Amino acid sequence: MEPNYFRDVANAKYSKKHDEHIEYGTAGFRTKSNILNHVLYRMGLLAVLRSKAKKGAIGLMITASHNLEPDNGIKLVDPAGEMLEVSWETIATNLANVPDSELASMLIEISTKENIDLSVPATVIIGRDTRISSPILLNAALVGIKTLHGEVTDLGLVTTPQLHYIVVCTNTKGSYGDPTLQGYYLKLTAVFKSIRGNTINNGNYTSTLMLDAANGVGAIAVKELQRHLEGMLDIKLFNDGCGDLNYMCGADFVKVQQALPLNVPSERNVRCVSIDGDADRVVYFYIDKNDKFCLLDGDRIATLVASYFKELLETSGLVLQLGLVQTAYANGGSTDYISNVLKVPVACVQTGVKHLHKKALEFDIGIYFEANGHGTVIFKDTAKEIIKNYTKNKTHSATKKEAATKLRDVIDLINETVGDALSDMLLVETILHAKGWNIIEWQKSYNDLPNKQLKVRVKDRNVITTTNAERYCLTPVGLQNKIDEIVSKYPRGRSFVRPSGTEDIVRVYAECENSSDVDKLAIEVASLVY
Ligand code: NG1
Ligand code: ZN
Repeated sequence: MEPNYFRDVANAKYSKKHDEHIEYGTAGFRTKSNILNHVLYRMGLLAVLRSKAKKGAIGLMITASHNLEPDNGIKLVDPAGEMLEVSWETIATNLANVPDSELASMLIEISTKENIDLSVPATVIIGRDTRISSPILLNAALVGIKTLHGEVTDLGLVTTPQLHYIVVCTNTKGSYGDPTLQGYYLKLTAVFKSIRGNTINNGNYTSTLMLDAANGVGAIAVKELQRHLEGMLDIKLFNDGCGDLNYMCGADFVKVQQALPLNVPSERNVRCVSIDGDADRVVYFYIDKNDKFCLLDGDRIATLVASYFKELLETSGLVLQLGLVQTAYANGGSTDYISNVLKVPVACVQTGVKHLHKKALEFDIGIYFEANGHGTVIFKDTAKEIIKNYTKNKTHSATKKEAATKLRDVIDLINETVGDALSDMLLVETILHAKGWNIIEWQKSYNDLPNKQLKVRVKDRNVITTTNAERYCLTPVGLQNKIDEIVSKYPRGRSFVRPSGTEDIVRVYAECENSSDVDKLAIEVASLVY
């Protein structure tokens, strides 16, 4: 190792100025933006080491997703476009919290333990969301990267999925797509247009929708989509960046509050979409003829996609294993529908897309969505090859080949690296168009159980530990028995509590048969953790 390589890492401007312990959680570091400066600097340093360790470009995204404006955060993206490897999350946490005096020695220790060849060149691809604090934090990260002589590609304002896309394209030398924003838009919109052909409307499907962009970076991307899809998809944009980020709008607000976001007009039976502040989550909703708010969340999207793929597999005669992955937050109504009506295998894993992604890799075609609208579909390379060859095989009937061709084309519409609100939306639009469905028909496929999510502030959220994909509380001892007792009073009742990985709160989830009971059930369970 070059003895002087870490010589300049001490930097007074980015020294650690507080003692708050910060953790690399479900979605990287996320907290108040004013305590993140040294963390960003240090993650700049770490991204260089990670790039050398993996011998590929690393992504660094500055965002706090659906959190309000005062927060910010950072996550690192591995070369294949996935979230940072779990063992490095601990390394990141340790590096973020070490005293300044031990920073250099910890970097040396990481390099030695991970066997990093420091002479390997490093590249870090950076993106950021629209928060006021993001440019300052960007500078901190840039100084970190440059201190260790890493190369930087600064993408400026991008959505989280766009960053993932560009990282994977860069590392696969363009075979996944062109590693530019232009390449991203062209890839998604070209295939969307070709699948849709000349029929803009089909059956009860019409091409008009209203989109709430949470006043986030997604609004910039949506404007690009509007340009590329003019005449094909009529997107009416709201919360386009002029208002407060994620404030009473965006996918998280709509999902948790089950209410219309600010500024979106209450028009009956119109298909509406909400994305979150960094555009990796999407949910649909509409106001019905009785002025009732109706939500179509990640579970709905997953079931729609699963039913479409199942249909294409059956029509084509392709034999591939389709599977769906959910978390404990998935509505019981959706799980019943998937198992009993669609008859597609369904797995439940712990919260956080990295867990869903890993499980989905076990299927030829793995569909995974969190109820909050974060998810995607992934295909095994062998499955892609089988589908491609099938479309070329002259012995299959035209109908079979047509279904296989649709499957082949739809793969290009999907951002397999990570949940992508815009790619997911184009996929939903494609399926609704193919089925000739309006949003009411989509919603009729099954009934959600009434459900409620609550946030509870406690002194130390980590006293709650869970097992069995977070559906069962291990500690505090006795809590689970009390939850069971309460739940047993409610028909089709289910409830669980877990500490959030992104906010300093405990989350309570409850569902049951009667909508008049659900608030009571949630409050009763929440009162156990106060
Ligand atoms: P936490 O705060 O750990 O519940 C939330 C979401 C996750 C995931 C992460 C990352 C819920 C209940 N939880 O995690 O699904 O999206 O944020 O953004 O929606
Ligand atoms: Zn997000």
